[in-house]
Amino acid sequence: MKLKNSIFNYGWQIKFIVSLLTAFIGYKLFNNPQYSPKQEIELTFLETWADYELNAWGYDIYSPISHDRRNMPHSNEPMGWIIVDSIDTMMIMYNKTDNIHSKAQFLKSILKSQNWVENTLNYDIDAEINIFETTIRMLGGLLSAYYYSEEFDIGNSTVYLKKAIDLADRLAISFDQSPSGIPYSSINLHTGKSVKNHIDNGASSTAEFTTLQLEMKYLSYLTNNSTYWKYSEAVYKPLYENNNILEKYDGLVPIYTNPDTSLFFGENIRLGSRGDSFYEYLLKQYLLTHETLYYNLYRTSIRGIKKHLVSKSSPNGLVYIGEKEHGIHGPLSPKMDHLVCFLGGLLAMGATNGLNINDAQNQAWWDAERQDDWKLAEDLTYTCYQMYDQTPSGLAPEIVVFNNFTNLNTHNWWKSLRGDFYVKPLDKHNLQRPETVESLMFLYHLTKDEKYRKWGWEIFENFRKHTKVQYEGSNSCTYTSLKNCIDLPIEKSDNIESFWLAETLKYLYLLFDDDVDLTQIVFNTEAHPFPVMNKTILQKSGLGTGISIH
Ligand code: DMJ
Repeated sequence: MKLKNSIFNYGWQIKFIVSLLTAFIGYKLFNNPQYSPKQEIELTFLETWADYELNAWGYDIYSPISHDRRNMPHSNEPMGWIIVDSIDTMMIMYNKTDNIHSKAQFLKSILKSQNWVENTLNYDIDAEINIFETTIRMLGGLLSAYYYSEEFDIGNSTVYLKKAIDLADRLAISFDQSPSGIPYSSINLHTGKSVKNHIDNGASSTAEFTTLQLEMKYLSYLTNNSTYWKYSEAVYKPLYENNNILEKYDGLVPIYTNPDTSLFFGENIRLGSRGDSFYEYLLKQYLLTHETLYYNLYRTSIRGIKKHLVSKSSPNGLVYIGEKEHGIHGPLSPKMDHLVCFLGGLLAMGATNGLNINDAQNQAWWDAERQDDWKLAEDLTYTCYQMYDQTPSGLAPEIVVFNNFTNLNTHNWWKSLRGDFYVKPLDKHNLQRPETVESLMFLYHLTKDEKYRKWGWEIFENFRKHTKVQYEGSNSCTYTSLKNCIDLPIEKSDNIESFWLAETLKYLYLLFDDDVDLTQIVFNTEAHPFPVMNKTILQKSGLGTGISIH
């Protein structure tokens, strides 16, 4: 009582000291007394968006230096590539900002986008489009715009849901057009005819047809129509059983699959392009839908990754995930795509189920394996930060080859500042990819360790410094990809990727937001959040696992 009284008496002094300290730490950390990190990130989003609105509104592809703009190859009609991918980021920023000017700007842009989706966007497009990219970006974007529109009461949510159903109906018929139920890689949205990949013997990328399930299942949940759910889950049975993934591959998968036979095509195993989100969607299906089958499949895969793919660099012992180009019994290549950097965040979520690490470690289900996953999550996220910190620009290249002290022929390769990795001449570009800041966002909220914010802020500042396009004689500017982030002066390329707005800036923003509950939402692979499904509703709608895997 006495103590309480004395604290009460000195309340305002304590508050004053705490706010001084907070301000000082904030200043030291981010060295910018004027705006908070969140406000800076909002501003960067709004700069990019204003430039797009002015110079390329409605187009799918925008080159900000030449101001060239066009739609997807083979199509004259827009898919909403940039607009639809960005709406939920604007809704999140609109909801969380404390700057009234930004708030008004976000609302205006959201409503303009909604109007465009309702009145201009028409998915009856007579062109072949990639099923995976369209699902994760467009269907995912529409579904999470629907979710936030309802949640935050912004605009008319039915616009997004209607469009999502129309698009999903056009995409879902692809599951019916191959003997195995594994879709070909593309489909014509007007004729409904699906088309095989024009290269790689017509094989589908393994990560592509195993990264449709969150979107399809969430749509089934919203519409009470189980078709999307059933179609999308059906790919797993032939894939797992006909290839004997659990025993022969220890849960790992080669990056190509023949969609007619469901058999793997080639032996190349990697966690980078064409392999990555196969693993991601196993865990995320469990987190979104509570289906334990997928947690078990995820577990097997993580064991396989640890057994076959994990290694350490010289001289600093950075933990990395290598590649097995010739199957799991072949040699481990020390090459790692930046894309692999999503894995730190995924492992952290898989270990904790989205709880703070201290709480997770006190749960009955915590065990040595989860502890080990957690350690790998931390180590790998540090490695990914090093991929930025060990370059002259402070930005990571697309692909690195870790220094593993073997006889690598490195004669024209660039060696990183502290010697842990090399970069080949053709891999020096940077597309403003999200994976590292994505993992930093997860690790921060699961630990509250400020180092993750510090690393994220450095990366953000380097993006702003090196990817900024400042138009002469005008105040406006935007941000673009880089041809080369290794050799100074940094060379820009004339291309903006929609995931800069959909993912990179969203994850950076959420890294600095204090109110993120990772037990309640699941991000699709394009950073579009869906709410965790309610078990009672699932039961009532009869939605659940309809397959078994042996
Ligand atoms: C995005 O389209 C998605 O994150 C996908 O899973 C991988 N590639 C890009 C971002 O790098």
